[in-house]
Amino acid sequence: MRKIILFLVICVGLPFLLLKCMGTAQSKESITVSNAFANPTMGDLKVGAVFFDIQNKGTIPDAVVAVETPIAARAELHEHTHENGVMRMRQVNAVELAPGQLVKFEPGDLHVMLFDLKKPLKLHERFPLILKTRVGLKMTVMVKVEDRD
Ligand SMILES: [Cu+2]
Repeated sequence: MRKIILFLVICVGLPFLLLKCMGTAQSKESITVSNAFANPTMGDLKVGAVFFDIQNKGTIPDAVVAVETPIAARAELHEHTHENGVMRMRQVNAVELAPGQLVKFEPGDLHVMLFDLKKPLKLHERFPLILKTRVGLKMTVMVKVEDRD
């Protein structure tokens, strides 16, 4: 009986554990961010916007739920909306990322808004942006300041 239990633990338990570990590892590395950029700030303007492509390459649904950067007092997830022909921005609490989904943060659409910049965004400089997701991922992305309107 003992041997059978041991056999069961090794043959049933181990693969299950391995699968579980692999599953976790996959979900942790499943979000990729590319093409991150911000436009340079003009004059004394203390706000900026960051854009990037983000893709959920894993198998579980996730969402971007928070953003922060050491170069600004506050960072928010924003989207543009059109109301009666007027373009507005509003803060969103989360940007959903279904498995396989690619979401583009781009001018006129989703963006990360930076408030109270501690220094101006200068052309060709880079700064870190930290993204937090619902499942608990925390990713640091380097944002390049580029002129790309
Ligand atoms: Cu905004």
